[in-house]
Amino acid sequence: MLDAFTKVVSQADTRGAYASNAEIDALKAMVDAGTKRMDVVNRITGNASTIVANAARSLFEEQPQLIQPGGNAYTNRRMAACLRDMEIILRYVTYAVFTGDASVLNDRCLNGLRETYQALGVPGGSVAAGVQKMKEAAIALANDPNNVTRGDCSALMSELGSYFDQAAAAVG
Ligand code: PEB
Repeated sequence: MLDAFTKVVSQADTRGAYASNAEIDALKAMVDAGTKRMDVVNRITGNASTIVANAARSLFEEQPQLIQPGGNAYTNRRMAACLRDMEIILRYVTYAVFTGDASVLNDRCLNGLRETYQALGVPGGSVAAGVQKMKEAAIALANDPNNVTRGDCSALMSELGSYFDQAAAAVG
């Protein structure tokens, strides 16, 4: 598991060189925007169950076969597993935003997830659709300019979005 800093160090060490000016500038920009990043993590973390529940509700509205007899979220056991999976993915996305690096998400959550779903008979495309819904909700929440000093969060929002996209692509 890497964060943005250890990743730069690890890459520089592989080259046998000092961190480059470009790498240092990128890390400086990240530190300068640190408050925004923590705000995003806090907002998502504090609203995680709402994000998951709304995304799941909307997914089941669009794909009602999932909750009908024989569906992959039919019976409370499967429904619970589904909500839990979405919450796990969202949690790893918050870790990735926190550290500014996707390796924790990739190594500990997404690695082998497609194969797990294939083995279980869970439709990966439906999981991906649920992840996309969480992405929309998380960005709307994180990018809400109310009650904060307004600033440019576009880079951070595209970074946040990219973690959801990676999760969706890993299973879809
Ligand atoms: C991944 N999910 C399930 C299982 C595992 C994961 C390992 C099998 C074991 C169990 O049931 O607990 N676990 C999960 C994860 C990590 C992990 C992401 C990362 C670290 O450790 N059903 C649907 C939807 C979808 C869904 C499409 C969006 O209809 C999910 C939610 N996951 C789902 C279901 C099961 C499951 C298990 C229904 C249970 C499958 C079954 O037993 O039939």
